[in-house]
Amino acid sequence: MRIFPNRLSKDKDDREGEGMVATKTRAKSARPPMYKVMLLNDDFTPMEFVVHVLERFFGLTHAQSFEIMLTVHKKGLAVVGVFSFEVAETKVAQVMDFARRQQHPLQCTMEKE
Ligand code: TYC
Repeated sequence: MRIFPNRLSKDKDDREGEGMVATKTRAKSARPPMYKVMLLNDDFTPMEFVVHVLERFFGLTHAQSFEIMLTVHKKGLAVVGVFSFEVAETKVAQVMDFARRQQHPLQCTMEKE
């Protein structure tokens, strides 16, 4: 087994707990990356179904849901919300699963902000 002599003892400047304070200046990323969850338009999914999906899985009001659905219908896509990776992944999976079970081609995707 190879031994790395420099690693056998702590460097002089790395003796935390011996009266020294960590003074690294490199900015640690305080905020985790966030992810946009988007709905995509298609020609077949009923408008009411999309509104229902937005109310059910994103906790939006009927008015908010209707507005986002119309934006998707007119522009091709819209951001529904911005979430942590895990929450975004869960929302996408819930929407895709629900749409597939109802045999609608609705697509929901996520993208790093
Ligand atoms: N374009 C669909 C229709 O005319 C409605 C629709 C809106 C579908 C939003 C998908 O993400 C969507 N029935």
